[in-house]
Amino acid sequence: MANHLLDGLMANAQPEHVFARLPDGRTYTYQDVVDVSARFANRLVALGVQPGDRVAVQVPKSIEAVTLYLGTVRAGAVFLPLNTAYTPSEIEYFLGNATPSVFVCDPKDAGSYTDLAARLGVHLETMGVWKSHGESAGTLADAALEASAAFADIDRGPDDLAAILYTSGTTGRSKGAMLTHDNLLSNAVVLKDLWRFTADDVLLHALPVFHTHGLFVATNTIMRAGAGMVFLSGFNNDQVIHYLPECTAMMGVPTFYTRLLDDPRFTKELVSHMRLFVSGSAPLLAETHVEFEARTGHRILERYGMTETNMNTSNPYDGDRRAGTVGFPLPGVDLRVCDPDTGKPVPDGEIGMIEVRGPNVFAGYWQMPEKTKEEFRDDGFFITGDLGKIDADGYVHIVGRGKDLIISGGYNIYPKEIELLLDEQDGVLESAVIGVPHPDFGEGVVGVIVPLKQAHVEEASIMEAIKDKIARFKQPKKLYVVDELPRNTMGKVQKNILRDRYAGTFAS
Ligand code: MLC
Ligand code: AMP
Repeated sequence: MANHLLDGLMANAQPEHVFARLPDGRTYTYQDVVDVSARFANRLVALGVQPGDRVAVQVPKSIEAVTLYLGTVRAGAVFLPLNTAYTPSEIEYFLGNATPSVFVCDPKDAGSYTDLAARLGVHLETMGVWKSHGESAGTLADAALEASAAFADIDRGPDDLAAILYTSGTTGRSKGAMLTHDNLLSNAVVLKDLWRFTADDVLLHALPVFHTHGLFVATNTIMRAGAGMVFLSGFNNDQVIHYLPECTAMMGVPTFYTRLLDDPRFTKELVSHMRLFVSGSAPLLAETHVEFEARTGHRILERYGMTETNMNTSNPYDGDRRAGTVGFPLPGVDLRVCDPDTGKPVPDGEIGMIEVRGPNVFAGYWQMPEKTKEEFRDDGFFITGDLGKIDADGYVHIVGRGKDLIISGGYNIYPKEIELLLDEQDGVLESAVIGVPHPDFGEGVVGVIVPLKQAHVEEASIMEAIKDKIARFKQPKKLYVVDELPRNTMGKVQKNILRDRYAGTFAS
């Protein structure tokens, strides 16, 4: 029996080695990983999950959420993690679109999902955070504890699906990126070597585990190395500063690093034994890179990736880690910069659309063959939507986005989705949603609303009306009501003018 992803991830794991240490004192060895993921796999199969079925999961961060991912893969099924901030109306779309056979939610949300699951014919299970003292952590957790720790992995090859991760789109509709066993494994293999992870490493893990960064870049790479993690439920300065001295490496979004730099306890001594700090998911300001080095002596290693492609580029481990760049294409990844209209490569140094090809690049959007076709060139390159250039030394720079996208604290927010919702509200004629500089999140969401003639629209009532419709992190942090939106001669809203006008909204 061979399960491409599982076998590859566990190739260097020693059963007694600690995979994760939790703040509640529990430790989780690689043997525990094998046992608990087998219990989950057995339980999923008992629930009728067949190879290729989707298992959708919206649960609080826990190490068991990671072993559920592995158990799903061992059962030959497809793991579909969902942001814990998504509201039931957002979840309804994902379940309807992905048609999973099982949906696992937080026990506290079960009431909100019972009817929906019944209507869609999805089996509902629950899982919260497991406690050390035998308290129930939900139906799936309880049943898994009763299940056997022996499981014969379902055969899966490199091109079989391992996961679907939804990413929003410029049309406002989310698309499920289909990731194969080899998309995930090939990236973990490369990153482990490039970033020199060994069994001696301990990664400080404070990212969510429903996105590429926390689930695949962090966890898969650690597993591939047979290394360990201090596994925190989320990012907060107190815990991170407490645990950093026990770790050798950390991965984070830029907000993690700016928050640490704002804390006087974050000193050179605190991180003197650290080997590596990695940043990604959003642009790291060159000034943060410089300030970090001045404070700690460490140069943050910035890399660039996407849900659809896993990681594409990285600054070098040994060579010069250049602020404001995302480094070189990873081994095995082809990257080029092209004219967005003609698709022809532009000369080095010129700005164009970044396109990538390689074993890391996804298999297409779930049940959207047309959309998939639009985003690939005939020779297999994926059009990322990021604008960039390659400098004379081969470093890739991201200089902007060809897609209307806001990245806030490492989360992607597509303005179109918010605009469609604002436009539906009473008294609203139209709206525009933009990202402007935010001292904590990098970019903060601002909504600009034009009311219908004679209508009176207030920020508070609009915010109240949308509060249960979309995840909190997507909601505008400030709304402006204006008479009209600036438009060009073609009638297109000039968002650059709005971005300039409201640039100081979150100035600290
Ligand atoms: C939380 N809030 C946010 C937010 N996170 N608002 C905008 N953007 C965000 N990212 C809101 C909450 O709704 C709440 O609103 C308030 O801010 C405080 O919430 P919190 O829960 O206390 O925030 P905190 O826990 O401090 O979270 C901030 C954060 C978190 C930066 C730690 O957002 C985070 O972990 N981000 C990482 C995202 C990530 O993993 N991205 C990788 C994607 S993969 P209110 O108003 O109710 O108070 C990818 C590919 C790649 O991009 O290349 O890696
Ligand atoms: P996601 O769809 O959540 O996977 O987000 C992917 C997007 O995040 C990319 O298309 C980029 O726009 C952005 N991104 C990821 N890493 C970086 C980085 N290091 N610098 C700038 N943008 C980044």
